[in-house]
Amino acid sequence: MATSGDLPFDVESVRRDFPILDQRLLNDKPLVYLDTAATSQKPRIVIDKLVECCEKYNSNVHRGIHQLGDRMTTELENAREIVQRFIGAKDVDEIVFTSGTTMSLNIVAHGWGRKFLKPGDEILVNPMEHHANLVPWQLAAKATGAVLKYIPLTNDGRLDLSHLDELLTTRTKLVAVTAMSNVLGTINPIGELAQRAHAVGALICVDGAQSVPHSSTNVRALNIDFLAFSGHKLYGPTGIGVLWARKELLESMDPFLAGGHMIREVFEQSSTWADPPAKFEAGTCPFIEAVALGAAIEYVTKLGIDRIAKYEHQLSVYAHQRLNEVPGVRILGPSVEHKGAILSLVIDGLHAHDLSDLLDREGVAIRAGHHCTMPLHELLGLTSSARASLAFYNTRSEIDKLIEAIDSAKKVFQRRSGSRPGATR
Ligand code: 7TS
Repeated sequence: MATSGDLPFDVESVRRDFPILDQRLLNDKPLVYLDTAATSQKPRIVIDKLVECCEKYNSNVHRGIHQLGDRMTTELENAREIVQRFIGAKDVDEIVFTSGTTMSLNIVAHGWGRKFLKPGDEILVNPMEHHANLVPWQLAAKATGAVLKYIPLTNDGRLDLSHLDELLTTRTKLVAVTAMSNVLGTINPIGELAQRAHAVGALICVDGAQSVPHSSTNVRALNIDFLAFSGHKLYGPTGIGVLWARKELLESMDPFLAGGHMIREVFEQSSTWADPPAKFEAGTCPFIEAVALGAAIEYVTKLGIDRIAKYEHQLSVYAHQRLNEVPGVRILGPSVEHKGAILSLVIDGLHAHDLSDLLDREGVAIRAGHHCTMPLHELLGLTSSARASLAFYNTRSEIDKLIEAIDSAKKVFQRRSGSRPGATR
């Protein structure tokens, strides 16, 4: 086990930045939060920023009529610049604030997909996508006559690129792909896929919901076309997310939501659109949340996203080692070097929901279910899995508690079910 000297930063001091982590749950069990892939916890600096906005300068943005409005607008536009720097975007106007990854992907599927896809065009997806990067494309395909094609997965849960030449043709107009699977943890080769997509004239839309909070992302170095991610998984608040797209794409797309702020001129029968990003930010945008997301990104940047990635990888290696020692546990997805710090488990004879219930009694919070990836679970022959997902505020001793809790859950369940192997509910 590494000493604190081997670790890229002082985890205990980082933990003190997250007020929620220091608490005891039922039966005085300390909280072990292993559900960051669903939503991350928020550092004090983010909570303080939300309060500061509400207490000091809350006022609607882009109205330019009084001092509070000016301050809030400055804060919002500053947050946009923070996002721009964080993902290496060329232009601040390429940063669209949305309500989250789901909204961002819907904006692309509607605004670009429904406008540009034609009957017979192909959208290349794969079975590990979250429903948010699948269902909007199903709807766009239905509306336009385009078809969805699937890149198969290897047995260990990676994209099988051996058939890519047959799948990726001049009929392909878009590759929709996650940079990191929320179930398998698989990290996909986005740069290579972007290059292959562009070689046949297709665009690439990247779901960064899981990758952006845990590793550095540079949209220009990756040479991608669209990127979507959520604030609440990036240590920021709920209700805020980002769509990044190259400026010329944002200019050519149709707006998705219509109303105030996104227009240039409105006539009785028609309207013209504001320039991006306003064109995609109809109505009052979640400006307080956007400003707090800026604070979250500054926090992450100060810690260092590469140090975060390194620490999380070390922790993930340790968690894989420990879990692989537990009899009857199968970890889904590829080996640890090909994945982020997500461990989805199947345990012989123990249903994922029962496992998460029993772990919860020990204060260990994990998630059970299909995690919005029904096609993936179908492919794996499962209806659900149990998922522990890690962040830089987790520790090795929390992994040890997870293992202890799994051991005792297995015992409880064996007693209850009379040790019937394979017994599921
Ligand atoms: N894409 C991926 C890869 C995700 O993991 C999620 C959320 C989304 C898109 C949607 O993000 P939202 O913020 O718009 O909801 N994933 C999960 C999860 O794995 N457990 O809860 C939410």
